[in-house]
Amino acid sequence: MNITRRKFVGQTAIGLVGGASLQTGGSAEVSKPPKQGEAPLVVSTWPFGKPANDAALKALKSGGSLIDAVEQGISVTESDVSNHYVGLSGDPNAAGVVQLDACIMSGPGHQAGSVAALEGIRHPISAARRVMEKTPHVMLVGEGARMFALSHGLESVPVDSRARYEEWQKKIPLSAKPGGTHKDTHDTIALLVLGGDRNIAGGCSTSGLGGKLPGRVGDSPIIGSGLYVDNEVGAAGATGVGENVMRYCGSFMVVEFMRQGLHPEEACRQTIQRIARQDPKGMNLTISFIALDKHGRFGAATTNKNFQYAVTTTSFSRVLEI
Ligand code: SD4
Repeated sequence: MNITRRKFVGQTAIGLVGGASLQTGGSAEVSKPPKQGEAPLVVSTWPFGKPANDAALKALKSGGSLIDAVEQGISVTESDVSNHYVGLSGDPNAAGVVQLDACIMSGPGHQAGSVAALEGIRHPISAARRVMEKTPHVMLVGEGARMFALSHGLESVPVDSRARYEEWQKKIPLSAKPGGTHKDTHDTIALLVLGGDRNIAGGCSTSGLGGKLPGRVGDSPIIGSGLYVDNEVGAAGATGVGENVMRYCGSFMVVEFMRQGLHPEEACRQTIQRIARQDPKGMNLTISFIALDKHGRFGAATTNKNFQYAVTTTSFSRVLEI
């Protein structure tokens, strides 16, 4: 970040300009990031979040609910066949099968739905939404989640991922360790929406770490780890090595820091610092957080050398780099 902590903390809350550089097209251009405080506001992880944000905003503009915005936004990423980290084009596990994780949260009423180790369903975010809206439960996993999704008419495909696995193996061999993972084979979409009415929702979807052990579930579908929404405060989402987020309830921690009055960017940074302080991996954790609050402020922090996230309002839609 190109803003010192002291300077940052000294700024007034709303209208603060965060210390991110603006990414336009392929190259990072150091420029003023957008003004904060607008609503509706959509924030998501990675550059592939931008088209998802745009779809989420479009859903809101055409009268959709916050949950429609989250579902339609994340569906864009899940449908992108060039994306090997989200949806059925994601990297398979050590058995050659793509197992998907997703969750969704609605601020009003503090509702949540989640699916994990889900196979052969095009839109896990839609399955998570239906768990939230149509069942008394929060989380369904594995075959039960698949049967549930099928019973709700969600689009399915055959679950044999052998060809994709062989192609992927040629490209990035699995590490020697059983269930081992290659550190560059992961990226997740976490997408947070603040409505014009200041209600909040969010979602998260991933194929998880490539080469993971069959049945392994990461942080992304775990409420409080990969995603957390609190309608009184704000929302946070995570990407990176799930094991390093879920041992700390990372997204919950970000929201709790915001509850104490921290700006979203500072809340993300404090969370990273707190985790790194007590973790033997220190700053090699490979985790990043994004957050927004009820005032329309947003921010992110990472243990990586850099991290990109997408921010969209009615007046701009940009990929920022920290
Ligand atoms: C997981 N957190 O399954 C996900 C993967 C990810 O960037 O976010 N990668 O651990």
